[in-house]
Amino acid sequence: MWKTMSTCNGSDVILTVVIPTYNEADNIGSMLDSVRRVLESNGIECFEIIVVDDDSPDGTHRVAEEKAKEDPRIRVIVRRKERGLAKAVLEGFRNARGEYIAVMDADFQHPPELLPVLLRRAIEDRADIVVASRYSKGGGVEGWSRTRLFMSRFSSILARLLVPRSGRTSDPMSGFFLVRRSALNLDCLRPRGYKILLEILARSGDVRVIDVPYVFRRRRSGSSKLGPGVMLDYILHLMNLSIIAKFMLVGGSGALVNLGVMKMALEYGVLVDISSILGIETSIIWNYILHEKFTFRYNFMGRLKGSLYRLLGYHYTSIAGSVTTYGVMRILYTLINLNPIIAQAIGILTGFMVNYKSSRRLVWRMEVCRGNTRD
Ligand SMILES: Nc1nc2c(ncn2[C@@H]2O[C@H](COP(=O)(O)OP(=O)(O)OP(=O)(O)O)[C@@H](O)[C@H]2O)c(=O)[nH]1
Ligand SMILES: [Mg+2]
Repeated sequence: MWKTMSTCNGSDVILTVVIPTYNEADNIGSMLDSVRRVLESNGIECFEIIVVDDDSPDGTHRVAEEKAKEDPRIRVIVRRKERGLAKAVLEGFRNARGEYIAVMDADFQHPPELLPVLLRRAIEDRADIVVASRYSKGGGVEGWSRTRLFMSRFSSILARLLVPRSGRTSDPMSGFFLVRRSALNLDCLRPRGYKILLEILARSGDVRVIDVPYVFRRRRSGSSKLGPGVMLDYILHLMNLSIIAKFMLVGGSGALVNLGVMKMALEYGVLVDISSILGIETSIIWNYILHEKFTFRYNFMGRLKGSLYRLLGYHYTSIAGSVTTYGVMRILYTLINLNPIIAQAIGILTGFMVNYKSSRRLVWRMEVCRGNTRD
């Protein structure tokens, strides 16, 4: 089934294994040996291993470079200017030649024996992404504290809520996975922090994802790089990927603009109805600008060509929400004589959901990034 090393050239490489490292000098040598042994004993000879090291002070790359002298299938990339796990993996992707690319840690928490299984499943099930999952049946974690278990679970739930596409696997935070190279569009990936798989899942369209269970072992040697900053990075990454969260942020700011303009108009003695409509119109323009520049900046293309058309389209899709806002305000103001600003605020809340559904569907099309996103 697999090609042997003697018949293997660049275009025949079936698998690239990307191993990001930072201070893993005690692990990387035996890790490289294990990966080679496991792949070869499964008849996979035509592979490459790319170690991406961020110039670790403990000399990890020198250990890896020694191994690379023994085996031309091993390559070492040293990044001297930047640090960061996800970006290191992306650098590995850029240099990979394999038909499939696997990503795994250097510290033996990801069992190398699973690599052939991931590859076989990808081929047999025609999957674009195979995730080694701690959370599918048969998977698990070894020796985690309650806090770490909780944090991991909590992070997955948050991902599922904010980035629904992450729900295509039971373990979107996994650092151990395999992806078909042609399913990746590297120009579309803008990872930050730790979670490269989440980034791939969020920015790819119709990809076939399957899970293979595994047990996340204890780190063999060296120390963890997980720090408090990782969680903050994660939340910021999620916010950046989450259309829902961005929509709520823009909607929230638009609501404040709406109420602010209405209040000002009322203070200038403008009639309640006109003030309400002025508030609504200003917030439509405000929201439109923010959605263009922020919410739908990446991955999304204008369904309507040209920003003027999208502005008109956005007005069109805002009709139901605006009528709801104005109607609710009018009823509350007339019937129970509620303060018009409070009445308008309740109207905005009611109108929000209507707007979310329609403008997403009609004005901005959720489109798979094709590498032509605006930066
Ligand atoms: N190139 C690069 N690799 C990194 C960086 N941070 C972590 N890594 C590597 O990424 C892998 C995962 O990092 P770990 O610190 O083991 O994270 P973890 O497995 O979630 O945490 P532990 O269970 O504590 O080990 C390891 O191979 C690290 O050496 C980084 O900034 N740059
Ligand atoms: Mg680790």
